[in-house]
Parts: sequence; structure tokens; C-alpha cells
Amino acid sequence: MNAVAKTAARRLPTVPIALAAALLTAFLVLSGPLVASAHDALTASSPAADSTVDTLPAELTLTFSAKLIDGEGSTEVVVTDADGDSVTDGPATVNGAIVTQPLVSEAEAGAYHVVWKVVSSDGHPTSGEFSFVVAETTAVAPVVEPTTSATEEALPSTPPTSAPPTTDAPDAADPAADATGIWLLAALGALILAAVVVVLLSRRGNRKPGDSDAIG
Ligand SMILES: [Cu+2]
Repeated sequence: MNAVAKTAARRLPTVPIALAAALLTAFLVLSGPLVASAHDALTASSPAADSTVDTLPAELTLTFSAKLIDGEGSTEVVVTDADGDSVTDGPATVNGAIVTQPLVSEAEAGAYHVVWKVVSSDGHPTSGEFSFVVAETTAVAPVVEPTTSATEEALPSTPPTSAPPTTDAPDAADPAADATGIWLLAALGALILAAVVVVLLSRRGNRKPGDSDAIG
């Protein structure tokens, strides 16, 4: 009887442990792709976020963690000065993981704000924003034309600018969907584990001393 009890005591814990290990493995394997589907992130920029530069550079560059998907209206960069006026000079261009946005040559010292929208390598739109400071005012020539063209370019870009809130909706729902999947898997795993433990415990409780039919 001692031997039987010993065997039973030894055998019972190994079953839930093996099962838990199997469930954990299945959980990790299944949740892996969900976690890996995150959007590409902005890894660097020039000027860098929250940095101070002497004068406004000729172009702003954004470097992302993976090659972006380029296409009509997929990439937008808005750069504004302290007055909220656009300082972009033409459309942004995409080269692999790098976005280049030409800027106007004349700009005032002060705080600048960048808002960007790109399409990640996984096809999802991603957006973000940051600021930087320009220390010195670039000599402003008494020519009005560049300022006028900059204003004209800012106007057509206004309708696409209102697009991000719409495209952000699936963007924002994405992590939630991922989280739901993970929680469903976790709940399922916990449920199965709980059921197995209950069955094993009830079997152990029903077994009377000397009742060896369950073993042999
Ligand atoms: Cu994504």
C-alpha cells in the first residue's frame, strides 16, 4: 500500500506539470505571430526629437524600423513653425525605411512641430509627432514668392491631413484585437488546466487506501 501511495503521489503532479508545459508552449507559439505583427516604429530622425539645431535644415529625415509601403497619399509629413505655418517644401519621398521631407530655406528661430503618417511594412498606417527647436533665424530675403508657394502647398495638404483620424481607427483597434487573442488563449489554457486539476483531484479523493485498481 505504501508503494502504491508513493507511486500515485509521484504520478499525479507530473500530469498537470506536463500539461501546463504543453499549454504554455502552445500559448507562446500561437501568441508569437500576434506580438510580431506590431507596426514599424520611428527609430531616428534628423533633426532628432526634442533636440535643438542651429538653423532649419534643408530637409527633415525620418528613419523607421522597416521598409515602408509607399503609394498615393500613404506618406505625409507636416512640419510647422511656432506660428503654426507650414515649412515643408514639396512632398515627402520614401526610400526604403527612410522618409525625406524637403523644408523651406528661410525659417525663424523657435519651436517646430513634426506630424508624420506612413504605411508600415505590415500594411497598417502608423503616425506620430515630435518637436524640435531651431536656435537661429535663417536670413529672410525680401522676396514674397517662396512664402506664398509654401502657403499654397500647405493648403492642398490639408484634406489628406484630416485623413489620419480615420486611418487611425483600425490602427488603434489593432493592439486591442491582438490583446483579445492573447486573453482568449490564456483563458482557454487556464480553463483546460483547471478542468484537468479538478478531475485529477476528484479521482485522488475518491480513491480509498488500498484501492489499487487505478494503478494496476
Ligand atoms: Cu500593424
